[in-house]
Amino acid sequence: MTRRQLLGAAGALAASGFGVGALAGCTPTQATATHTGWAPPAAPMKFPKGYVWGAATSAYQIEGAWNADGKGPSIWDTFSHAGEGHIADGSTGDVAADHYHLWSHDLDLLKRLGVGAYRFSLSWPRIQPTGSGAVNQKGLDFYKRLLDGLGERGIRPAITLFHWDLPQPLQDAGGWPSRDTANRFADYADIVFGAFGDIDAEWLTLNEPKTLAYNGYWYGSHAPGIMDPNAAAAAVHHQLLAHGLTVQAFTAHGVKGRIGPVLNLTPVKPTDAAAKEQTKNVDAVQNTLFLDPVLKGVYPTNAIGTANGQLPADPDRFAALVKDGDLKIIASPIGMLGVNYYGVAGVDLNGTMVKIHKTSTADWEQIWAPGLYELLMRLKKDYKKVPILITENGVPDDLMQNGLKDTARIDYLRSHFQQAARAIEAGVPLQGHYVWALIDNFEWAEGYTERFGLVNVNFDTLKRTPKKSFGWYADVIEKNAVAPK
Ligand code: IFM
Repeated sequence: MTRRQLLGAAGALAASGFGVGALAGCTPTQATATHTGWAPPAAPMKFPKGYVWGAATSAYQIEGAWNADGKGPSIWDTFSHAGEGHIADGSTGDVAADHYHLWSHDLDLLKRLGVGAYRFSLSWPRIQPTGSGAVNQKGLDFYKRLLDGLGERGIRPAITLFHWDLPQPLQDAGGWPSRDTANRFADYADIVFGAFGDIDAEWLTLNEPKTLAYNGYWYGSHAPGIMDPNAAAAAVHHQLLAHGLTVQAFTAHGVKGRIGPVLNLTPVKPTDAAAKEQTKNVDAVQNTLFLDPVLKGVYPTNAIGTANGQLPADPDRFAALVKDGDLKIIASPIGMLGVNYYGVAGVDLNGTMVKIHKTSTADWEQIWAPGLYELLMRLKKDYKKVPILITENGVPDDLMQNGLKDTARIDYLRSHFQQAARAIEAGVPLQGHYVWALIDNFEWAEGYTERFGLVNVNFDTLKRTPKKSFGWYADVIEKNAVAPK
């Protein structure tokens, strides 16, 4: 039996850090799936002047050129090449959308779309092939071309320093469960800031530390494929430490722009009146384990342990990892918070995440646009005021639709933009919204079977064809407003 078969449904939860069992129960709970007491107004909802509309991608998912021009191997190269059923369609990111060679076409697409900003990630092993020591100038040159190309087109970069493609030699030395990886990351960030720190950009430190820690080190459905809750807990702390050290390096370098993390957050609701404690635990595992240290300088006390809904690692071992001063570093002041929003989940008496809403083709993604409003309002209520960017929000093609006539994606985006506008009206400091994704790409353990792009990519010919949602989104951007259906 392959690891993928063993993981079963959990493998499909790969993208959002949902736990094994998140699909338990297949009928949406009626009580939670209906009314919210709010309906979008009949007139188009306008966004504030200067609201940033964007589209997002990540290096491993689109670049290809996995071993070109001195790039070193990442854990995703190793994981996808290993076979063993890691990837649904047996594919790899070796070529992906070949953005490494077709980048200028993709920037032209962005220009046509009319976005103000483009979020992409730098491949650490392209810039520093072994994750420490020597820099690969050709890697830096590629990103210089990309940044210049964005500048020429008047598009502001939103640069993610790390989107899961850890250099393999660092994994061989222990990976994120090892504290040294955080220091290596800060060195890598130094290199990047030295090279590109004079460019006015949004800087994002690490993308979804939750997904990498849980899917990569707890469930084993993502690279590096480890199944050890203690390793996952350590990967959480060391990624957050890497984030904090990078924010400090950013300030020390006097880098232009502003910096923050990208956290994928998931509102959770009890499916049973008696599941309150379980829901609080799941909320800690999914949300506050990341929000609290970054924004308050503390870890929640109920995230780790053996109670239902907790991350089943040893709390004492976790506490021993947190050295004096770590939380102060992690809570270094940020300029903005990146939030990836894909949906919500219910929690049952076992502390298992269960289905309470209809999912997209990605069965971890329970579509519930009002959850975005709830999440943003909660951030406003529970945390200090910090500008917020929705750094990812999107949906894969509905398999019942022709991929190019993606009206389901339009419905999804419309409803989420409306909830974003509603939150802004309610005083949330939301400043931008990036659609995931600009183009179809390698969807991690799902390979090319899930297509999140506004632009279709034919992975045989690499031809790009905008979907219907591309034109719809261009119109929203032009009007800076979202019209009712
Ligand atoms: O494709 C991923 C992305 O890399 C991280 N956030 C979720 C997306 C959809 O699964």
